[in-house]
Order: sequence, then structure tokens, then C-alpha cells
Amino acid sequence: AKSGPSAVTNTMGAYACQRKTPLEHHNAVLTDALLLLAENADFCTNEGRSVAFKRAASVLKALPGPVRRMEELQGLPCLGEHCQRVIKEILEHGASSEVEMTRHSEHYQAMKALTGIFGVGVKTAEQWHRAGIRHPADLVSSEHKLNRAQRAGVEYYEHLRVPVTKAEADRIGEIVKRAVDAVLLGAEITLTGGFRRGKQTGHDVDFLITHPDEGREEGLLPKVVSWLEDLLLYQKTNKNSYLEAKEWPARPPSNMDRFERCFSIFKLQRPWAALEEPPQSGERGAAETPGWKAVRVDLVVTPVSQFAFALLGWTGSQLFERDLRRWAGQKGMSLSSHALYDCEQKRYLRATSEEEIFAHLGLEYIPPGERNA
Ligand code: DGT
Ligand code: MG
Repeated sequence: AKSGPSAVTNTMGAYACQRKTPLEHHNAVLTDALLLLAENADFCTNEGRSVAFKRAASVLKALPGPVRRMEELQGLPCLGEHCQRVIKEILEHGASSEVEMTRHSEHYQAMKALTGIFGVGVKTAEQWHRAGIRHPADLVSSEHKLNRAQRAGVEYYEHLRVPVTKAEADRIGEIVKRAVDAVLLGAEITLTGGFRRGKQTGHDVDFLITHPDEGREEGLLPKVVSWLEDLLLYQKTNKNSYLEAKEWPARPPSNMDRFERCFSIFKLQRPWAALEEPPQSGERGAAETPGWKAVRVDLVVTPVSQFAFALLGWTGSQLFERDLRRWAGQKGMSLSSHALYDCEQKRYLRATSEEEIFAHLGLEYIPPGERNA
């Protein structure tokens, strides 16, 4: 079969939101390598470099077949010199020396472990690393001050390292639905994030909550959280701080959105947790396997008039979102998880579905399962 990827070479858009990127693709060896370099660039606070590696990986994910020769990459966007060097080495030798060196480096491994703690970003991890901390366990006996989120992150570290399955996400969805129904009749919840893109596992579970009557959703979250209290190992709830500006502010608002939002850690009872791993008989029995699993859950409340924007903004992938906003900018518009603003017409463009937002942006509609950029 000589169906190389060259057929699409000329038509591939440079923005992730112009491409269909399925979950399963043909170039995992190459993309894993490039994404490790991207991760390491993040650990070195080099965002530009990180995004460049992520873009290159994303282009390879969208190819219809495995790359076998360098010539097949001709004309593809986002593949800089550095990426090409890495790809060439892997195609010729099966591995990249830079990637393997990075993977085994002490800095990479420590930063991966430390940023893997809920509540810990690169800055904090780097400070701790400089102070000799290498692993979450080192924090328990150290004098380093942890905030409430980080204490929970360390306490449930082993739980939260284990990916959340779709079955667990669905079970949590049922529980959240019950809570929402109990406090506000007619409210609706939607599973977003990676699971909406068809992923079978994730690092957390993301939900959007809304109500068909605008305004009824106000103040909903504290009630939901209070209903769920016994099931939450940790929660931090933020108020909604979004107000539509009369005039678009001279300085665009930050990407951080302003919904009423709850970051939480759920206590999910078995048998739903880790259904694929039944407790073993003998020594590793129920005594060692706790009857529950800690799972990261994000709840976001949106007014129904902003729902389509929130849905689009929370479905991801992160690179897809980044390129959607960049695409909008290049078209003289500004996109957030709340709204789309046309800077030339000086007005907000309304939408009640994701399809309408793609149309406003002059983009072909890409369904969630093909936003795995
Ligand atoms: P996962 O959870 O690792 O399996 O993968 P995702 O794709 O579910 O990633 P996640 O949970 O970090 O975020 C889901 C999407 O939501 C992500 O593509 C970007 C978006 N997102 C995350 N945090 C924020 C935020 O603070 N504001 C906005 N507007 N979007 C966010
Ligand atoms: Mg997620």
C-alpha cells in the first residue's frame, strides 16, 4: 500500500481549527517524542518553544497515514528545523538522542513529578527543585509551606496519577446530575473536555452546568457543592466575575475565564472506580485497596446565552482552543469562552450552537471527535 500522507500536504491549514484531528492517528512514535520536548520546554518556562513542538505534533496527528520518509513532510505547516531534525533521527534510527536524554534527565523527571501534584505549577515546582525537592514525598518532611490545594494534591497524589476512565466520568455525571436536579429544577449538565472528544481516559472530569432560563443559574454552584459535601475531598468555588463590556476594552481580557466555577476532588465509591481492576484475592485484597478513588472534577456554571461559547471553549483540545482564538484575532474578532466580539463592526456576535460560532469565524465545522489537535 503506497498511500503516503503526501496527498493532503498542500491542503493542510496552518491553524489546528482548520484541520480534522482524530483521537487515534498514525504517528504516535513521532508525536510522543515531540510532545515530550514540548513538556520539557514548559518545564523550562519556554512557552514559545513548547507551542512550536505542540503545533508540529498536531500536524502529524492529522496525517492520513504514518510518515516513513522525510520527503513526505514537504509543504506541511508548522514543522520547523528543530522538529525536522528530531523526526529525521527517529525515522532513521528509531529514536531521538535529544528526546531520550531529556526523558532521563533529573530536571525533567523531578519537574514531571512535582507539576503532577494538583495545585502545583511550573514556577512553584522550579523553586522546590532548586531547593532540592525531587518528589511529592520529599514535601511531607520538608519545611516548605503548602497551600490548601497543594496539601490535597500531595495527600491524593497516588489516586490522581491514575487516569479517570469514561465509566468513572459517567458515574460522576450521574451524581452531579442528581445534585443539580435537587437544587434547581430544569438545570442541565454537559460532559466536556477530553471525554467529549471521545477520549476513554482523562486527568479530570469537566462539566458545564446551565439553565434554559437565563439568570436562574445564578448562585447555583454553592448549593450544588453543599449538596455534594460528603462526596468532596476538596473544593474551591469561584464566583462569576464576567460582565459584558459596553465597549471592547482597549486591553483584551485575560484568557482565564470568569465563570462561576468549582475545582474539586471527588470521592468516588467503588465498584465504579477502577472497574477494570477487580480487587485481587489473597494478600492484595480489599484491605489494601481503598473502597474509593479520588478524582479531579471541574464544575463550571454558564448563563445559557454564553453556553455555546463555553461548550466550545471547554471541549478543547488546548491547542485547538489556542488556534481558534488566534484565528479569530487574524479575522479581526476576539473569541473567549463567554463571547465572540467583532472588532470592526464593534459588536458581539451571538450564537446558540458551536456550528454558528464556526460559521461566524468563517471555518468549516469540526465536530468534537476531530478536535484532538
Ligand atoms: P484531560 O483532562 O487531560 O484528559 O484533557 P482535557 O482536554 O479535558 O483538558 P483539561 O481538562 O485540562 O481542559 C479541558 C479544556 O478546557 C481544555 O482544552 C481547555 C479548557 N480549559 C481548561 N482550563 C480552562 C480555563 O481556566 N478557562 C477556559 N476558558 N478554558 C479552560
Ligand atoms: Mg479534562
